[in-house]
Amino acid sequence: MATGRVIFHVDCDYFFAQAEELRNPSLKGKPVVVCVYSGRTPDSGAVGTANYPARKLGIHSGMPIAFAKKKATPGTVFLPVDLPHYSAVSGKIVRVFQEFAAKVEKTSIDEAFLDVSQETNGDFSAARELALKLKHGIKGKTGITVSVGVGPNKLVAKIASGHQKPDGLTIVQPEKVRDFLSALDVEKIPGIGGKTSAKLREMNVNTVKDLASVPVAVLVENFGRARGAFMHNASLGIDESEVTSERERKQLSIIRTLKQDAKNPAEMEGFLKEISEKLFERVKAEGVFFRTVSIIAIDSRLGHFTRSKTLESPANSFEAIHSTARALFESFFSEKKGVVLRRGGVGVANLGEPKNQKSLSDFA
Ligand code: TTP
Ligand code: MG
Repeated sequence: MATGRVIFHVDCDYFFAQAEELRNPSLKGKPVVVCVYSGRTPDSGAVGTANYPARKLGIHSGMPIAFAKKKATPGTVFLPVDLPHYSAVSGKIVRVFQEFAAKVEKTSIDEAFLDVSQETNGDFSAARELALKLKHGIKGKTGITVSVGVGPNKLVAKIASGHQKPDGLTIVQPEKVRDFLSALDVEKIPGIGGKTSAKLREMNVNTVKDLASVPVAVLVENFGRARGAFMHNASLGIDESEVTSERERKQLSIIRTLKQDAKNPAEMEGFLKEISEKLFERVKAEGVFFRTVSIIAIDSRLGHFTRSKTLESPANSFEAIHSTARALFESFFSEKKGVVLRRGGVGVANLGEPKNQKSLSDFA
């Protein structure tokens, strides 16, 4: 039986301020405010983040520094932002993630998704054990506390990590997703911001449950096809997007305008050979192997289309780029009858360096 996915979302607690406490333990217990000074006047700029004692005083991310100073007690410590220090701490945390999951997608300086479907065998009790070990490992190796959300997809995991903070762990099993989401405010859905939620409130939609009861056609009518479909799926806790590591995301591509618009593969043969050669030069220069070849097609009405194919094994030849791209363009033309191509591109992704790896299976 195919088992479902298990995804972790990890978000470091009051990150910049916690990283400051880490190198200066005497700060612990005092209100700490990390400031992003703009330099115009001594106090102009915004609060980057505040630790929990400072949050108790009403100081929060994004607040003008002058305003935060009005709320501060005499013992409140204001520090300038020190990104190199936070990046170094962040790098250490990512190395711990990599001990726990083969697939790690860092989404910001203090957040990442981990796909632990294989490591847990799709089992949510194993996921609880693993999440506790991960929290323990991060605390032990870096000194930082994090909040973890566990769910069957990225959307649910991300909402769950914010559910209990700091040092939280929220697990949402697949059969609990609808219950977990239903009472939440629509703004808890990542991607639904102030503007969208204001419009939803006008439609009498406040909670995720309300959103789930709106017919998808109504959402599409009000927010457009892609956003309407996204909102509908999100309200049901559906999200198929993959956790992709940086190596998988990294790609090389070349895109150019054709000298003359092309209506069939034959009319772009010379062009395709040329851009494939250019891309091959870059592949050679980078010394990488690739697993995926993709094409980009932009038609005369400026519609963008991409198609890609994953190869059975890593390749690094001109032939692999050219023949795969040609096949992709051929099927694109037969699928989109009458299309007139103005610009075209070829890309490779899923990159790796087999010479530095133990086995090619490391690509999987
Ligand atoms: P967040 O994860 O949003 O916040 P946080 O880690 O400080 O607090 P929480 O415990 O609620 O997760 O952002 C991560 C870091 O990004 C934060 O420590 C500082 C920085 N940041 C800013 O500089 N400005 C901002 O407005 C926000 C929201 C964050
Ligand atoms: Mg955080």
